[in-house]
Amino acid sequence: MIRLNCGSVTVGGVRMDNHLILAAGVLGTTGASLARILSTGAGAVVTKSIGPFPHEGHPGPCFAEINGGLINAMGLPNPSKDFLTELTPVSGKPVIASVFGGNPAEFLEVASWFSGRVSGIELNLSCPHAEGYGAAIGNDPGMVEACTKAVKSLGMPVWVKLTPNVTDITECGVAAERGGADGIVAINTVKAMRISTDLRRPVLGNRFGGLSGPAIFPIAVRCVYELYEACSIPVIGCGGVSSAHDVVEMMMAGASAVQVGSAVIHDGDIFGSIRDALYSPDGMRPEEIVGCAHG
Ligand code: RRO
Repeated sequence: MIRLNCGSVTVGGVRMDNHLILAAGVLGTTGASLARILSTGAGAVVTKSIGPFPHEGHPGPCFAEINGGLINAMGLPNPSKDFLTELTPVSGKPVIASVFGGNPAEFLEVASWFSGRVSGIELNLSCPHAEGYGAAIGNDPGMVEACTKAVKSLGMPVWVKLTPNVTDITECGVAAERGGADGIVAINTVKAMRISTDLRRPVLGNRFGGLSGPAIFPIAVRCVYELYEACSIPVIGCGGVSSAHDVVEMMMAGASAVQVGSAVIHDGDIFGSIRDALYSPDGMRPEEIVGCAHG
């Protein structure tokens, strides 16, 4: 397998210890868990998405393990501004705050709480099951551009996490770039559903949820590939990554860095395992493989 030369890297304005990033929503709710993931080998971490008001989330069940992945409808649970105290244990570390709002003004307000306290902001314009938030507004390129522009006014690196639940993801990628984004994260979960045949009811309390895990890896690779061709800013790959091989494939599609989410649930040391398999002092320069699958 291809191995890469290790070293710190700057992607989309964010300096990281390596190319491997904890994805939003997984173990990103406390400072202690963010610090633990950094200590196991992640180059950077993204927090759970924080919004303008405290929110308990959707009624349970919120989460189910299925063939090939996980399906969740957590429902954007978050303590809002009170989350800031969680940043103390990871002060000065490569932490990206995931934020959401229902319009540009809300995005700006929430992002401003993090100004000067994190390395960058990731805009959640892609949660597939949130009325008035996430993909409900992030499927509109005009809204993607306006929210990005609002947060970019703070002068921090801004990444925009996109939904795959659209006909053409590049329209939203190009809109984020027009709004001044420093990077695009692709993808959030894929809108999905399971039904309990015993109960004759949907498995999730919210009925619909987001599919993550290995089942969505090929969708994520396709989205990264399309965005790499359509946009000039770096693409950060996300979706079903669980091995060093997946990281290399994502990079060949065009990812400058790669997020890992669901795989952490089964293996708390996944970042260390991927890092050890991926990097070698005599490995290739990462720039040699990023986007190399394009003709
Ligand atoms: O909290 C959630 O239910 C959630 C979010 Br914010 C998201 O961005 N993606 C997802 O699958 N779930």
